[in-house]
Amino acid sequence: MFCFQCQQTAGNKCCVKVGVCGKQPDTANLQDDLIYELIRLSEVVSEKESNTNTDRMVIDGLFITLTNVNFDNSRIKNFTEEVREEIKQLGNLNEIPVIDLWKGETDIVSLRSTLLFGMKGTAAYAHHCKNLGFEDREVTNWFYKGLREINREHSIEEWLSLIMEFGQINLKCMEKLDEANTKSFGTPVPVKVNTDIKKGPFIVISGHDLHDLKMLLEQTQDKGINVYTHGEMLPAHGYPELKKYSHLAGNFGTAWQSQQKEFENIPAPVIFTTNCLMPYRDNYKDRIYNTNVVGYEGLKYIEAKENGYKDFTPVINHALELGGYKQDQSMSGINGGHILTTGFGHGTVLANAPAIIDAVKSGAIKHFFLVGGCDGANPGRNYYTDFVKQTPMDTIVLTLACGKFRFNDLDLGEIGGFPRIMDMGQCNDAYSAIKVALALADAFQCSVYELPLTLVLSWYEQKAVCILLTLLSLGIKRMYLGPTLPAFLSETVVKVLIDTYDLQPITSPEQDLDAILGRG
Ligand code: SF4
Ligand code: SF3
Repeated sequence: MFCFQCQQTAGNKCCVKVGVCGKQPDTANLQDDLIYELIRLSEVVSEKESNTNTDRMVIDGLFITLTNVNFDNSRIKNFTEEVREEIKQLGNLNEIPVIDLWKGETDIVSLRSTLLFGMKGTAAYAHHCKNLGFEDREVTNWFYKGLREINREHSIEEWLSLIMEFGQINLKCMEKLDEANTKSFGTPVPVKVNTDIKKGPFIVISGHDLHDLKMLLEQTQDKGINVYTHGEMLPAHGYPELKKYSHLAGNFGTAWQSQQKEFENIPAPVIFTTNCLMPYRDNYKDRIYNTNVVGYEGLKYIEAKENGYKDFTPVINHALELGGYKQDQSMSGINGGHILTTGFGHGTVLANAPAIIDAVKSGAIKHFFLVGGCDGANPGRNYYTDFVKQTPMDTIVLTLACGKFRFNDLDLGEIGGFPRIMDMGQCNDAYSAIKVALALADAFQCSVYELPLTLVLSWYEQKAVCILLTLLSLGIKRMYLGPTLPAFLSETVVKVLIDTYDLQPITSPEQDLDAILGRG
């Protein structure tokens, strides 16, 4: 196996014996086989010939290989077989040569990998759009194009320009997902979310798929079952069409890397709609259900019908059987038992733009930080907690994605009625942050990087990669990135990012804050 696509890769170089994520060598090789077949498929599919089935294959196929999504060899094999059949159907049975992804000149492997990994992240967002019946055709077509380009020789300059073009495609995809989510569930509003568990049966739902949550809420209504979000599902509470269900009772637990501990003793089933799934522990194995492209041999799976409908009856019956807690349960051992807030998407923030602009002009708000991205097990990630704790009282912290669980229970107070920490949503809601930044730049008649705004990013998997590429393609400079730089970026590529975009690897919160705020 050869895998270096995520932040926890072995020795910050590459997983070769077994994945730090638990991915076994045979699974890694099957995932590579799938990518090779998707490249072949893209070679035989001209834009005219693509159809809903091939679209599903490139989008879901890429998503299957994203970190912490699918460990199930037989499902990956079956999916690959379907792709092979489709290639045959399209009439081209000749062997289509495919490049060896991981071999070649270091900088070229690095750039090729950067594009491929970014595309995996975008595929996840396109998948959610599709589940809600939305699509941006330009984005879908680009998956074929990107996979074909991965199979070609390019100079460093050509790769960089392809990667920047892709960054704009991912922006379009996040924009479409924002449209899909808000048209389906309304514009998010700020909400307070309970983190204690009420007595009685309950279900925990994790991952990013709001459509799954909606179906679950409908099917659990009036059944005496409460539903709790987990991880990246927390921002669902802000959407009017989801929060209207009174049995959407709160949020359970923290970010993904704590699941093996947090799921151990809960008397309830858990549904994974997307990453990040970890190899299970036996003490909760029978309580985990997967759906969409998520898979793990031995775990239960909820299939979608032709029309996308899912029947969650097995999970519902399981919740009723387990019965939940006998008494209301304080979860203070897990997440401090705090009230969390979310729902500060671009709709809410921009509705308050005049007040925010005045606060900046009067000096009440001196700086904005966007501290966002993935969480993970790396001890260096304490940086983000310490950074947020040390931000001065006259600054605002915007956040998104699962990295926020490191600090979203902190009470940092308010400035002029605005909480100092505002959760903009899931990782794909980076689109909201971009929209707000562009609007502020417009109001102050400057470019985004001249704003009193600094992006402090944490990355783990490939969705963070596509978002980073979008931010770079927008010309956003001087972003801070950690906890480590991606192992797949070669020295030359890192140098380009530092020279062209002034990208800053994180150091210590004190040192970085001094540099950002011009102190010391
Ligand atoms: Fe290693 Fe990450 Fe690949 Fe898992 S996904 S095998 S941890 S690089
Ligand atoms: Fe988290 Fe896995 Fe990246 Fe959508 S759930 S952000 S790590």
